[in-house]
Amino acid sequence: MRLFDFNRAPNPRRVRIFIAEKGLDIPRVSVNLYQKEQLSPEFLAINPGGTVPVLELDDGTCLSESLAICHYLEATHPEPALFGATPRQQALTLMWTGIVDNEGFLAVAEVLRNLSPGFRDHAVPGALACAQIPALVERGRRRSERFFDRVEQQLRHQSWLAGEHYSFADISLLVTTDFAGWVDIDPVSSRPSLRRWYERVASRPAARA
Ligand SMILES: N[C@@H](CCC(=O)N[C@@H](CS)C(=O)NCC(=O)O)C(=O)O
Repeated sequence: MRLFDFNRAPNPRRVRIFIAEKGLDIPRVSVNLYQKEQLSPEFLAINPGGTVPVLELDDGTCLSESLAICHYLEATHPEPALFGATPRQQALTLMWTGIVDNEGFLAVAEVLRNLSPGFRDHAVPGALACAQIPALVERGRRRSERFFDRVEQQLRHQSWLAGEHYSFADISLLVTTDFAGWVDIDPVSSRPSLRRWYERVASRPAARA
């Protein structure tokens, strides 16, 4: 088994944190996104979507999508449970993971990918050339603020994003909160519940992965 990874990218970081929380040791192969290695024919044969992370299993199966990768690792290494122990906890973990991905991560990515010169003609991941749309920068900022407001409401009355236990949803929110800093969005200063949650999650040893 090996993980195709890039140490600067947020989605691979989700998987690295998850692996660290599980206490696993999985060999890594770096795919340098700055040098567009994800668009090489060799890597597109591994993941036609041209994204990392990818977990290659011992039988050659290649799993892309952080959620699928971590779900597989949870099933093969159940302890500690990071997707919830009961059907209710599991559903809430998936629900909040979907909210973080769709409302939070993609909103921040909308800002970055339409703003940064590094993404010119590469405003969406993958091999399709795609021009930046400057108007999406402001829209992405508004969507991001709305997302962090929603999270602030949620964390006002519970310790962890998906309920009573630290989970993959918290890992996804940590990565998204740090990712927001890339485009000068400061989610925590004006949101006290998110800030308290952030201090607890960011200080876990796995967060350094
Ligand atoms: N939904 C995927 C997203 C993967 C993704 O977008 N990865 C980014 C790095 S964070 C990537 O590989 N981008 C390559 C590119 O922009 O060409 C996941 O959850 O893993």
